[in-house]
Amino acid sequence: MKLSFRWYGEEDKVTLEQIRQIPGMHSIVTAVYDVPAGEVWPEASIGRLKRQVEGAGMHFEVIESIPVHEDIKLGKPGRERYIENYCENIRRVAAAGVRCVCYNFMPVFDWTRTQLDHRLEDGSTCLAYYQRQVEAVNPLESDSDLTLPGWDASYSREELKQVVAEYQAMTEEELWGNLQYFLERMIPVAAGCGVNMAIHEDDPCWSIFGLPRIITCEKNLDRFLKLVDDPHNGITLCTGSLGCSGHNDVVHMAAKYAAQGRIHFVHMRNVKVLEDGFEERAHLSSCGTLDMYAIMKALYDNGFCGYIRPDHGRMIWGETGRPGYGLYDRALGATYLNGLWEAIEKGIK
Ligand code: DNO
Repeated sequence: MKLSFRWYGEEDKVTLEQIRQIPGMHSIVTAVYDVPAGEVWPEASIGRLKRQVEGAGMHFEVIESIPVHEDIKLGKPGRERYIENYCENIRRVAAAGVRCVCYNFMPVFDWTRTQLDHRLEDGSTCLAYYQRQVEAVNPLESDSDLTLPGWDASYSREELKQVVAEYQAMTEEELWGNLQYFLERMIPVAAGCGVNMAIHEDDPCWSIFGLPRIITCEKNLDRFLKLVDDPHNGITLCTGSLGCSGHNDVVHMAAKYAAQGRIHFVHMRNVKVLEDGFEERAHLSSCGTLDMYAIMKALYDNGFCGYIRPDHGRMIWGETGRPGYGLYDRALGATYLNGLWEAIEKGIK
């Protein structure tokens, strides 16, 4: 495995120098953040990121994410231009040495939580999702008192209304069709540049606000991988996104897709599954529902050699900052992943 860490660029409170001091750190996971979804990333911005990351002593090989424009997901005529731009971005990051690109195909809303600072027993805070709170929100009502994190703030209320209505009129099958159309054009370009594409599962892995969501479970991942049956068409195994549903056997999925050589990136995160949703917990298995050891073992045993990063952390030790993306708890997570991997490796030899 190649240990990596997400960094939000110069605006990030967490610095590259701090990340560099986490033992075993190999790569930085980042993106060009100041270009709207669908547009081409300037080579100068990509070059600057590369220099910063390599200057700090780490590798610049993973992008998370190149966002997919809604016109592609909606199958609108404008998609041709956006697909071409997408492919151009793949060529540009590949030329800078990038080997893996994470992206998602979630309509409008990326990851969704209802609370960003849920207090746990030990005084730390975490992200949480309570279904009843989601059901109380209508994203189309202006007086809705809750805006959920992960929402694209660039939409005006009216634009949001329109795009949500378009998806509500769309079936899952149509979304599958649009994904296939995109992959058939984009994967050959990625393959030609030696870039592994790693789709991120929908988070949480079920439909919200009546919008279709399809990258949610084993059956659908099987279908996804067959849409374009090429090793460059792979996944980001996000343990928290899949594991927040009791229906997904994450250990089994880790083993199966690693054996197929289709896991290019792993997001390791533990969640506590509750009757009415889930809470994000510390990485340690006993803190949540997932067996983190068994997942790492399944990856190891099936030859996983891609990138892995600790995913969301809690806020601990008084740290403030971007919810889920502070330094301390993610660094603890990274160290835990190192420990699991070393023990698995040495236990086998
Ligand atoms: C949340 C992240 C996601 C992820 C995208 C990938 O913390 O895991 O926002 O980056 O879904 O495109």
